[in-house]
Amino acid sequence: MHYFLFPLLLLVNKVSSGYINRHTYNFTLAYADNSTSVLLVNSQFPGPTIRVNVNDIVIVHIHNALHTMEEVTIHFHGMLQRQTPQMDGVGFVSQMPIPRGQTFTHVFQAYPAGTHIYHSHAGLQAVTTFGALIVDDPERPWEIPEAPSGPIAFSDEWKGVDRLIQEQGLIGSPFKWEGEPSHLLINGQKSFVLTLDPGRTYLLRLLGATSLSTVVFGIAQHPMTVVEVDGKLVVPKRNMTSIEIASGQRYAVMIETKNEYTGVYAMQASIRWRLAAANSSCIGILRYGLQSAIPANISSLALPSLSNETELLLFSFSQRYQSLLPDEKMPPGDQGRPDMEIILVATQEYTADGKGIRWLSNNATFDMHRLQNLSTPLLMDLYHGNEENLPNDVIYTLGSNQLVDIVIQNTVALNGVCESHPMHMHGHKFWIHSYGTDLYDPARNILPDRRDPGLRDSLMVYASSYAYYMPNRSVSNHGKPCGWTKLRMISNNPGLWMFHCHIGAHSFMGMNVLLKEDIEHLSMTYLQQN
Ligand SMILES: [Cu+2]
Repeated sequence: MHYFLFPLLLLVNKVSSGYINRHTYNFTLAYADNSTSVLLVNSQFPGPTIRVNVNDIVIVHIHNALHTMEEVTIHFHGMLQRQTPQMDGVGFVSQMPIPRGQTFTHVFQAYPAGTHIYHSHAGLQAVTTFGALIVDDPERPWEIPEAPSGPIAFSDEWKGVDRLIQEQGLIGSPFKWEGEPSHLLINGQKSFVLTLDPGRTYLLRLLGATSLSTVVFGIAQHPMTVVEVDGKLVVPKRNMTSIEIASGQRYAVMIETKNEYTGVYAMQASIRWRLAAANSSCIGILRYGLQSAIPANISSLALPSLSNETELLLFSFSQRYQSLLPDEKMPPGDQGRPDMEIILVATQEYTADGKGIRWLSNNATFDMHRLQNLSTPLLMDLYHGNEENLPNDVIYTLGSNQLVDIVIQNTVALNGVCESHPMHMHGHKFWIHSYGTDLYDPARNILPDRRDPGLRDSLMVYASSYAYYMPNRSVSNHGKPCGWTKLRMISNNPGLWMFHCHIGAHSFMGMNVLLKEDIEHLSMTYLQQN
């Protein structure tokens, strides 16, 4: 196959829309003092925050300082990487994984604005290897102060569990589950304290940095107004007593503090869509100023009212976030139809020996070990017109500027449970076109649920039946359809993009596909570092 190949070029940045700043970050990835299971950026947890203006050039030197053979990459979750798909941070796909002692330098344009995350994209490292990536838009500044804590990240902790043994178990024969997290953390802490002044309105940025858990979060007596979802502005959603934050999702919310000199309130993050386990909540504190004393017995505080699974499903099906900006509305298609529809049936099956377990998309599983013998990343192969190493059973080819619908069909896993899957797409924002229970029907499920859904990059494929917490679970239901989600996107970003479940374990067990998009127009720009 022949492609017209654009030359590799050194682009001199245009400064037509204002001055473009450059920001350089040095990230050293090393283990925490006491554990090779805990991999940190610059010994910080969460990692240092990257904060830049939209369209700025971000330069991040990633140095692998691990004293083992573990390799690393960092993905900038939410960045579109337009014309820089080689900076997407996926090992063997966009770059070779970074070996011990080596440094890889990411150079990319910060786009779009909003609340984002960076995290490791290798193994289960992202349990602890993550941080906030905030992109400000000087033309649309927030007129209220941000919480002085900075972005608030939710994450899982497996205390005293060997991460490499977890990884081996997930793809081993016999399969061994990684286990439920021992704790949920708010900003890396079991008892996070947020100190705000009374009588003001604040912006809080909330990051879904969990590896497994979907959380609901709320602050007692402080309803939230959601203003930004996955970095995109939405029609403000007022009076939310709690919001769902799945792995990979981000929200910016406004809260008003009361006109009282002292105040102490509980905040709570709680796990949803998995069977309730001990320690499945994390309780933090909002206090008004340092003058407000935190009681010795925190359990005396009233907890916020958090939505249960049924309420979360109903909200997503019928009330979800709407696009605010007119140029971000979902195209209606031709009588509702896109140019192309892809249906991905997600199933869980035993490996050939009957002991291992994998996640599959349309009967193909894609764990990164399939690529471990490559010597050049697949994207570089594609750029040079070489397709012989492509894992074709997990690749979906998109044309140029097509309206593409992707349906993810959920099914019951081997243990009789239907799980919810937070799916994340690299290189794109998309609209959630529609949700449904049970089985998707291409002839009937044509119209969108609502006219102007918001753009996002991480969505939930819900378990509409046989869910983890439901009593009708039975292994005899294995493979039955149990809910679907349809997204709509425009294929306007040439590259080779991962679309995958953001649950670390599911991705590790193969719940990934690749979008080979508009390769005729593939260009890999190497932006100047100075
Ligand atoms: Cu999943």
